[in-house]
Amino acid sequence: LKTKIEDLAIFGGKPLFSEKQHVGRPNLGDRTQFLNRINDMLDLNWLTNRGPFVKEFEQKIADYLGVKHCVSVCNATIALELAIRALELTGEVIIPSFTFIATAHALQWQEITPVFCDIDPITHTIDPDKIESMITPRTTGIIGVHVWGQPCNIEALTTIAKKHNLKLMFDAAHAMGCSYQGKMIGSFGDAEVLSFHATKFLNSFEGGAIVTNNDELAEKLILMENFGFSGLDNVIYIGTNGKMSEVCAAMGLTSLESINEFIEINHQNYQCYQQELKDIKGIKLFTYNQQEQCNYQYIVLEIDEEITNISRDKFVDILTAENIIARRYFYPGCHRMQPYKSYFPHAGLLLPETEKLSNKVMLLPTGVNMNPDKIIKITDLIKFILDNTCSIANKDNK
Ligand code: T4K
Repeated sequence: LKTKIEDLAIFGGKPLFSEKQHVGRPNLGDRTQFLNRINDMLDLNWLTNRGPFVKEFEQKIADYLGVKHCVSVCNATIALELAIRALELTGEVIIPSFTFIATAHALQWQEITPVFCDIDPITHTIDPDKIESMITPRTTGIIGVHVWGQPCNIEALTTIAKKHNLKLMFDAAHAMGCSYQGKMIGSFGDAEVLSFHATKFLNSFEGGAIVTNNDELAEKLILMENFGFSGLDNVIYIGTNGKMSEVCAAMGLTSLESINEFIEINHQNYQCYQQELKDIKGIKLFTYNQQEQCNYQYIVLEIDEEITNISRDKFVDILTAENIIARRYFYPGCHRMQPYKSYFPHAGLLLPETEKLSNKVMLLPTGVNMNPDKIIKITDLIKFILDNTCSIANKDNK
């Protein structure tokens, strides 16, 4: 344990962990099951193009979520692009700026303008009260993002979308295994998009899916992800190559078998962080709604520098030196990244909550590679830092 500030790795001490502790370390399921599937795949000699594992994975995801269709693709960014195109969004689409850049890029990639809306500081999701004033004659849709698996205010968004005849989509990249009013995320709006990236709660190496109850939309998406082919030698629609491969589906199926174990471990980790950080002033752990199902995949802290006397960025630097690779998702907000920063230089004025949150937020490691012993080492370090902010500042100033 650290007893003096010279023990901190940033000042030359030995790092708390000998190996890097990452946010987003993959949750791996049963290795034997996965390898068996790979053998089956090789025996069958069927590697991609809607093979048996892809079909099984889609069916199992649809069943788990209670949604009619799951169209799996190679990643969630492509899933967003396809869903946006299949829903015929054009002109302007309202999204939060507090999201991963992919939500904005999926629109701009097809020359649709993302219009950035502010968030609710408690839920970190798009603030429905701020949407209506952003609607223009060019607006065709809204994309809500269930950040950290915390569902958006779906009810309010649905009402606004209906009232203004807008399409409603959800970027549910973080929300596999989460529910809203008791119903699994996946069947809300016109379509929802899941990510199965390696860093996500449930991974298929790379992967994503569009889930929907709309038969026509699902049919269109299946064409679109496979160049528009309808049977051999017959293209009936514009398409691309968005297909998920068999090896990814094999990983996805294996992950799916361990979903309850992942939730249990994440929940236990979350409770440990909660217990250890509960009385610390100026550090707030994001609270999940206990009435809903949740994957607890994200440990999100807000550092209030006015109370802690140490900035979020300094915290990240100190933790990183100790091999705790804390992350600043989603700093600085899409509106401050290119090309949006150039397109909308004053967007920040309309996004006060996004600006505040993106400067306070810090994510810590969880998942199957973490456990309460490691977490207590991290939280003890946080307490040590907070007890020594003056000495750290003095040493920095020397
Ligand atoms: N919408 C939202 C709201 C999203 O958050 C995302 C993705 C998307 C859409 C798009 O989904 P995909 O197209 O990716 O399916 C990471 C992920 O790459 C990205 O999927 C994720 N969101 C985002 C929040 O995080 P980076 O650029 O921060 O990744 P990187 O390489 O820094 O990895 C994160 C940490 O995970 C590192 O500290 C190392 C660790 N890691 C990573 C990988 C890949 C491992 O330990 N093992 C690994 O295999 O974006």
